[in-house]
Amino acid sequence: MAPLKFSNEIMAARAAGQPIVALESTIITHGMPYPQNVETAEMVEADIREAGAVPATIAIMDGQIHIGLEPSELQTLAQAKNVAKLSRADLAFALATGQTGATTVAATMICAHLAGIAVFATGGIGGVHRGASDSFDISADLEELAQTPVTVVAAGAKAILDLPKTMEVLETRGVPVIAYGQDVLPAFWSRTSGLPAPLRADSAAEIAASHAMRARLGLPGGQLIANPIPLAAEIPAEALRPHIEQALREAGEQAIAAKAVTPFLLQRIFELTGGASLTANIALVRNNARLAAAIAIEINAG
Ligand code: PSU
Ligand code: MN
Repeated sequence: MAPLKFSNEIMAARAAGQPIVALESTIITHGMPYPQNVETAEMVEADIREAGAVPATIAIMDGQIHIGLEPSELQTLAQAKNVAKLSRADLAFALATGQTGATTVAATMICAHLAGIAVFATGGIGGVHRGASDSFDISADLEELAQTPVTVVAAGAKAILDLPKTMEVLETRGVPVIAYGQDVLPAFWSRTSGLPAPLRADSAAEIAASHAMRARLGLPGGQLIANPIPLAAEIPAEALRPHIEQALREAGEQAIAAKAVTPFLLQRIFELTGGASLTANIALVRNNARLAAAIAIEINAG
């Protein structure tokens, strides 16, 4: 049996058969600075409750998979220094050795599935990094989408990545990428990447039906729902390009590698945009949470 520990709210939600939306914790510990990280986490949880579902923020604490964090646990995690960033490769070791750590998209998918949660909202998934032909840096998030049956709502893959290569890997691994309400793929802080979306859905019901059909077909793996950032909050891709390029250049000069790459780039782009990237990131996560709640309600009803 997996060492799952349900929060009081999630215990009650499970008993009542309510729809639940999983949330990750690496975005809190490695994706946003304090105190905006904890403020965002609380707002996102409130957005999901307001939409009629129950939020389950997932993290590893004291050797247990926490499904739902008590408010004090969320505060502790958000302020802790040097929290481990746990992906699929790290999860069992961290649990076995009694560690505390934040779960990435990949690890959160594994934990959500163990807890019977079908839908998960985040900001942007990891993917193929630029220069991957030399570095081999491809996020474990892609492999997880190929094997764990959770529907992940994100604003696309983060624009710091090589988006065409990310799409190629997802296609090869059989992951449906469904843009919500538009024909083009969003690019995290921007509504469009210029790349056509492989699939398009215009309602939560369609996404829920597709999730259920994959199960009926016995297909492993999840779905990636690419939900564009709200128009009022977007930063056009041209405005971001120089900042992304500078952050990538600095990462190369400073030999930033492995797990540190994505947090470094997000932090530098936050600084270079004078905080604007964080404002956009918060808006898109909240938007994803609302859509994820609607999908979870449809799956629960189905
Ligand atoms: N979405 C955000 N900010 C983040 C992340 C997602 O808006 O920081 C995190 C997720 O945990 C994702 C990770 O799994 O970034 C990707 O890390 P990597 O590129 O090292 O796989
Ligand atoms: Mn990586």
